Amino acid sequence: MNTSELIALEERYGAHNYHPLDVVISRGEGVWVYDVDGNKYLDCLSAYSALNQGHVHPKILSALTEQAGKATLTSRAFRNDQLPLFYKELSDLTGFEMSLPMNSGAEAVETAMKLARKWGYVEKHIPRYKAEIIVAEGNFHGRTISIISYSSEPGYKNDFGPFTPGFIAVPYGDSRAIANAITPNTAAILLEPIQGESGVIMPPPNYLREVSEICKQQDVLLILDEIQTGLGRTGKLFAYQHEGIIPDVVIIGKALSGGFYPVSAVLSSEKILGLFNPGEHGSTFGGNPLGAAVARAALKVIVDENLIENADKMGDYFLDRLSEINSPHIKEVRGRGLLIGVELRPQAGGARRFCEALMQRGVLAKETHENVIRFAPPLIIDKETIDWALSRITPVLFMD
Ligand code: IF1
Repeated sequence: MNTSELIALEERYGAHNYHPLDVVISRGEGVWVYDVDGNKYLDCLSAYSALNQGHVHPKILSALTEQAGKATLTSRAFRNDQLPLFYKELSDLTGFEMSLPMNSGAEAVETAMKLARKWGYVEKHIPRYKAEIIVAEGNFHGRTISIISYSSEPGYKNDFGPFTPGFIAVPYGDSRAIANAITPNTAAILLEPIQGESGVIMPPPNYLREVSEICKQQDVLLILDEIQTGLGRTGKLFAYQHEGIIPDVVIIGKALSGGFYPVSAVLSSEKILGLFNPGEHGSTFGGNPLGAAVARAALKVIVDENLIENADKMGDYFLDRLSEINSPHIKEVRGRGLLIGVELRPQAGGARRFCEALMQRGVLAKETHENVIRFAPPLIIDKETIDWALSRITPVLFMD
């Protein structure tokens, strides 16, 4: 079937909870994808950073196929031979003593919220059901009812109440606002180191350091959602490392499986993650041997292929070149590593039409909110490919 036939089927039979660009991808390899009509594109979205290792990475593919022929799912009623190795390798890589595996990012965020509440009751002696979690305005942590309960985006939230109580939102990037919002019932602060969905919003320098300091002084957990920023995307393993801090809890997902399979995890200390008792939390698929084998391979690729260092170098290069584009449409170019946002002026007529024009020229990028184009290619990208991308991006940014 061709592009228009497949789009017609999708529109007829699928729920309309998305507004995708009209490119129908049938194959991916490294930084490139191909559509059903045979056109080739550079993927500058990487499935929102789930494809840090590139499409169909051969090492992860063989881990998947090999494990799929052995054992895919045991449930956690029994043990499997992949999960312990995944735990150990994840701990060695990240420095966190323990982890808890889930599937989607939202599930891992939910897990961290449950953990923070339990910690609040057991360790901080917050009165029962009074625990509060402070979040930032403009956050994106997923789509569950509890998570959208503290979204500030009407479209994600408004028709879906009643909402889960116990969350307090403060402006992002303002550590004073956090200090002022803390009460004796505050269990945790939950933040993204860079707000991706909000338009690659960078907090002011030292923000995370100040928040980390406040959390320590006030006996509040700092939970960082590194689902999008983690695993090399910003040029460090975790974006918080740019500020030299260590949070209490870190949430990862997306690139943890190199885009093959949903795998997420909550990382923390034994003191905190050890608070979960048998039966208090779980998931049929979380920690399954197939996911664990895929994640082990995905982590190994990040290390073996120096993807973190490459993201740092290529990110600087890409950001510098984009910053040099002197288009009247551009308001600001910002980002860290290979998570880059080009914010257009309101008069530019919205980022969507630029993304459509980029698609016509072989570059896939997605607008976020009205006016930001996000560029986040796989971390395996090289300078030559960035130069090629810039040769397509530059004229589009000068379009009428
Ligand atoms: C969609 C956005 C990005 C995330 C952070 C948790 C999750 C996400 C920081 C939840 C997910 C997604 C979901 C995806 C699009 C994408 C997205 F535009 F919607 F906001 F990346 F910027 N924390 N982000 O970014 O993880 O449950 O989806 O595995 O279509 O909703 P998930």
